[in-house]
Amino acid sequence: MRELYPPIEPFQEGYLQVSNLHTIHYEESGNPQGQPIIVLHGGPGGGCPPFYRQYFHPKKWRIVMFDQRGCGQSKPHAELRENTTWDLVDDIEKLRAHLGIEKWVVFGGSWGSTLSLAYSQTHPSRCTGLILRGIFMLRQQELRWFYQEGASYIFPDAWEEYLKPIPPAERDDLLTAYYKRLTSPDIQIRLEAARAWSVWEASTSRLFLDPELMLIFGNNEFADAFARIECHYFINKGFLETENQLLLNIDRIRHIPAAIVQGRYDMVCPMISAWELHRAWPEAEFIIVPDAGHSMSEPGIKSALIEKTDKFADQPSQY
Ligand code: STX
Repeated sequence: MRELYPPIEPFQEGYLQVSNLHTIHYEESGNPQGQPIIVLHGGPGGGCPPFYRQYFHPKKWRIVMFDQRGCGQSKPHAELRENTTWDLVDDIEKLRAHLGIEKWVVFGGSWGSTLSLAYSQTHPSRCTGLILRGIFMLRQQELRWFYQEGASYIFPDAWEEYLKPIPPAERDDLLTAYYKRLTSPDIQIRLEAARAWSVWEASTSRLFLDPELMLIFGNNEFADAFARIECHYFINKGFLETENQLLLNIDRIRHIPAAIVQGRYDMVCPMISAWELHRAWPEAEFIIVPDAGHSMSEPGIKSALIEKTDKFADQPSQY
């Protein structure tokens, strides 16, 4: 089993203004002369914690990470205006140009896999490889499974807590009921909903509950951005043109070397989506981790991801 590389500090960090409203925080770590890789975090609204650097050989990679609009150290915090999938795709291009990088490998899990697909299908010539995990394509069945009915059957105890902020009369449509509260002018209503929404995801992300993860996800500041931004994207169907857009446009990226890593017991992004992506894109290497849930910190997922980043580091970056 592969373990994380030792912790490292960024060699550069800064802010990039990407619109009148939004400024994103980015950082670079590893080797300034290494092969560039861009890390796309989950949620949306999750931000990039420092340990994400440790998935990459620090002598081989030039590791670029940034916090997507409204989360992490980006400003303004938890802002929903001017915050869509296509704004984020444009931000990735702005950051790439700002750093003087011609092409890079794209690394993303969960919502990060959604954004990786949207970005690479829009700018395929900028991508030398794709490493995707916990596949999420933001289709109605996926949202329904996690936020309305499905995962609730496996985690009825955690589900009770998720239901608490919503009165029984509104439980037929939990996404809408949550959106109303997460955008409420009453800060107490907003934060109560945000914590419950966020803790639901923390409770279901791993095979074994991690109390530390529950604390991070239950923190007001983290939860406010995470829950508001996720719900905003989901209410808006990911700002995609059609339900299956990311599957239907696979031809645009089929030629790019890729690996898909999926936990068999992923309750947040169940394996059916990874399987459908694999069927649509058989050229991409497909790795099922038999004893893992959703989180990139699950031992088998972590190991598979590091194996893949090592493998991609040893491939020539030009195609
Ligand atoms: N959202 C899944 C997702 O992208 C439905 C995700 N889940 N947890 C995360 O992201 C973080 C660990 C990045 C917060």
